[in-house]
Amino acid sequence: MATKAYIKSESFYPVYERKSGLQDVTHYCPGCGHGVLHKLIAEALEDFGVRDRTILISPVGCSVFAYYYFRVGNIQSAHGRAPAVATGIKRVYPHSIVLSYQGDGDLAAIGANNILQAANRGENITVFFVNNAIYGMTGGQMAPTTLIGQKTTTTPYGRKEKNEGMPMRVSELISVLDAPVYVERTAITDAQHIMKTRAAVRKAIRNQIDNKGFSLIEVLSACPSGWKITPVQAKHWIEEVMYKNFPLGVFKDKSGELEVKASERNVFSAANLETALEIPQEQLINSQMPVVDQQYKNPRLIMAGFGGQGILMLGVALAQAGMQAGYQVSWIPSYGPEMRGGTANCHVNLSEHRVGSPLISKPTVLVAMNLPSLEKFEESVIPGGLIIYDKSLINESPTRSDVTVMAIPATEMADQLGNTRVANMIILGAYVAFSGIMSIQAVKESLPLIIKRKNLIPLNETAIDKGIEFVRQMQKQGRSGEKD
Ligand SMILES: Cc1ncc(C[n+]2csc(CCOP(=O)(O)OP(=O)(O)O)c2C)c(N)n1
Ligand code: SF4
Repeated sequence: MATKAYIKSESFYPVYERKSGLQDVTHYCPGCGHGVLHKLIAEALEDFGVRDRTILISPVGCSVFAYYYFRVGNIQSAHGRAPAVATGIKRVYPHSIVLSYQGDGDLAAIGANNILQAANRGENITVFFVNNAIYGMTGGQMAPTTLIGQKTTTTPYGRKEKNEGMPMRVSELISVLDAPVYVERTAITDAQHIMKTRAAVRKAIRNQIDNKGFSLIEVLSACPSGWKITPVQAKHWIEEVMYKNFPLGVFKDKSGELEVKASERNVFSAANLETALEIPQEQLINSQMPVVDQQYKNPRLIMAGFGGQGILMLGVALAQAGMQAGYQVSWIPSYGPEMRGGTANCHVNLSEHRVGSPLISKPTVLVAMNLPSLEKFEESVIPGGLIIYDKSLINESPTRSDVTVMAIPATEMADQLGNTRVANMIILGAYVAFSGIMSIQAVKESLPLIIKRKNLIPLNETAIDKGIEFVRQMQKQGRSGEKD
């Protein structure tokens, strides 16, 4: 007897390692439509065997973190600009499958001209337009698709035609252009509608594989958080109110009339990319690099604390000094809606080779300057890694026994220097001295490049020296800061 197995699509990561916590669930709210649409897209990519050549573009909106989930090429674009980015990618890599995934705030407000122009040019891309009639990510402001009478934080008495105009019907608008091939509006309120959306998603992707041209699927999707109602009420509201204003159906479909065409060759291949983009051959800028213990080579650091501790600056200082010392470096601050009430953190790579991704999910070094940061990132550190934490502010020791732990009373030491804010520089000095990753000279030489108020440079240098001194004392006494 045939059996059916319902398993997660291979087009999703099995575990969402790019997410900083709760790595087996998405960040979407209960009842949100994004997850359902994600599943339908992932399933189609797998069934069509195009996962390896798919590039998903997620601009700003709740789905900005689509790259946490989709195991495809991912690009994040500026707000509303996904169709322009998609155009560029598709033209350079015609063989790729380019998906633009946009919310109504993104596509119909700030990006309205972008989508109209891409549709009018008939770019061979697939656009998924999630219409939840509100700005979800920013807490529920009015979108162009907000309905008359609908209350949002920016229309607290309900949208009025006289004041804010009528809701924009995107599918109708796009379908009157000559170039688009396929435009359909669907919903995902129940099994029947999900199956219809599934078919539409597949057709829109298939059109691109067959090189037929521009397809857009508008999906009416619930945002219980933005609408401030329960998921069940949200489902009813879509059925009772949204359907009337946004009728479901196919608005345009020329795909049956068009021939299936083979893809053109990609303009760039991975092999000629470096030459084409004139990227110089990989080489170390400085041949006088210090010899670093294998354990501390090519570090991937997560530095975390609360706002005001100079965490981001600590990362910048290290990256700048690393660059000065001849490393390939990256620095990226990390903040977003799922970080609310949590930590300010940044990711820093110092590498002898080109840095593939600035994002770090498995750090070799964690610098934690408050307890939530230690709790949040401790588990992600690789076995054999290093955890440095500010003992003045964190009373609990890390629980890991397979990493090296260095506890520094950095805030106390900074207070003794007369300025709490240089605790970050004490940590910087300690880390550089402990790992031997670069010369102290490189660190100090980079300070004028990042500190605008020159009179503060001597204090920062002193703090770096204090961090070094702390490590030297610790090493002399053959102890770690932890056992202090
Ligand atoms: C240039 C710019 N302007 C404004 C914002 C603020 N912003 C973030 S998300 C968003 C709207 C998101 O709404 P939508 O596209 O409908 O996506 P949803 O969150 O509902 O899925 C706005 C206006 C921004 N991040 N960048
Ligand atoms: S705010 Fe709305 S769109 Fe964003 S995740 Fe929550 S339910 Fe979904």
